[in-house]
Amino acid sequence: MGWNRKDALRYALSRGVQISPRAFEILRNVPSDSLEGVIKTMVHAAKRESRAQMTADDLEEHLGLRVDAEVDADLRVLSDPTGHTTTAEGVDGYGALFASRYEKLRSIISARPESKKIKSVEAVRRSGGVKDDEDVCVAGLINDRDVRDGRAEIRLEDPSGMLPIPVYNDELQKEAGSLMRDQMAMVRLGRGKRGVFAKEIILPDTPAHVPNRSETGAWAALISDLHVGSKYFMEEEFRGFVGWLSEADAVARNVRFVLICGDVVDGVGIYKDQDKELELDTVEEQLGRLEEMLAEIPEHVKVIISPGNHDPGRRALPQPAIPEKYCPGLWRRENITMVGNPAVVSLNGVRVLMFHGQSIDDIVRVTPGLSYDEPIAVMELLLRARHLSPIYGERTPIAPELEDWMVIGDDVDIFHSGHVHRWAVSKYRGTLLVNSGAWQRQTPFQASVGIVPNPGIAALVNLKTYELKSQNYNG
Ligand code: D5M
Ligand code: FE
Ligand code: ZN
Repeated sequence: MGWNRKDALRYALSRGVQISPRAFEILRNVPSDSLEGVIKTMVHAAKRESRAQMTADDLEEHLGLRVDAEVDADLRVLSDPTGHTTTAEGVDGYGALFASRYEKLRSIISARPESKKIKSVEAVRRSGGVKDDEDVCVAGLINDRDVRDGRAEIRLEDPSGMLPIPVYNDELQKEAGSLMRDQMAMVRLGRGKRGVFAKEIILPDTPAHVPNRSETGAWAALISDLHVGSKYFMEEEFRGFVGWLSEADAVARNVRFVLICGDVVDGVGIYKDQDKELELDTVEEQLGRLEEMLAEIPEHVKVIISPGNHDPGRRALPQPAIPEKYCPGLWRRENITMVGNPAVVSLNGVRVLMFHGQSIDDIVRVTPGLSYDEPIAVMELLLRARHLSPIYGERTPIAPELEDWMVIGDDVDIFHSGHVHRWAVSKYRGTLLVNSGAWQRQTPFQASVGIVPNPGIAALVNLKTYELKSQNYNG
């Protein structure tokens, strides 16, 4: 049998050393089988240094619990649709959205040298195509692409009109196949027997860049898809992770940010017969449970919460933050910041794009060669398209905003998504890609459609060195 706190107090007092109330609190977290050793060492040190009290500071130092005040926790929200959405109505609304998309992406693509060659679709039409020695590009949104039986065609639309462009080259046909409807592309045109054809497909893409770094060695923990309230939510494992943040672990001591990228709760009425799979029946209860668990995160750790398709609030993208009326407690907490989806935050200068990942579903379904098991490949496509949800009119609801919030405007250092419940990390042109998996076991629905999650893993990124680690609670 180990010691309890009373034994510790009795021993210390018998040697003339008092234990301060805060230190006494900390002793709660010391396992009973090591309590005796800890107290004897501490009392011995106090006697040697002629101190009559054991303080919380002494104890934290000894237990390796001291939080290094030199390690920054500078959080800035750089982009957040919350409170800034202006939704237009109906057809006009979508006209405005697509005009904004075109303008933003046209301006991004104008950084490419080839953009000097851009002519409007109408100008190409008027001059009857291109001349032999002419180097011409058109730039616009992909109206559609059709690749089958060795024939391929891209239909490209700019504000002046639409141009069908045949693709003959094998490699290029493959590229055309992975184009997503409504994404921006620039096509270099050649002169064929029957008009123009595609010589090259150029995407806005993310330029190779050197990522920003934190000056101090702070760590960020990236997680998503908790699904609190679901019978399949891995509460014990999640509490294990939260508890780890307070442990005497060199990485845990330096975690300054926890990013939660959507589907924080399971929600209510999200899918058919969901009530049978809920442990908590209202979103308020679900968010209340989340709040209670997050309250165990030390106060010096900043928590950023963005919504997903299971969370209450607007379903269409861009989503504002989970409204305060459902979770006033979360909004009130000093160390919690509620943002929308997508959002860009700066962590000690490192720019993180948070996007739950709803569009991954559509992209996997319409693009040959992609699967749910490889969300990273989809995230790369999004970075190349510089757009988080290009395909309009499939399952991902998109609001007719006057401004297209889903364009990836600036270089990002970390691209954080979730949604597919598969943990995966990779790098693309200087951007770290993280799909942070889930904290929900496989649901019967997921089993029925063959989705195999790998839940219970938190990704940890050192913001100074980009060293990657993970805390795995998946058995
Ligand atoms: O999504 C969890 C996973 O389940 C993600 O990979 C999408 C997939 N999913 C969700 N709904 C459907 C439907 N209706 N068909 C096919 N696949 C689906 P989550 O957002 O956590 O429910
Ligand atoms: Fe989810
Ligand atoms: Zn989701």
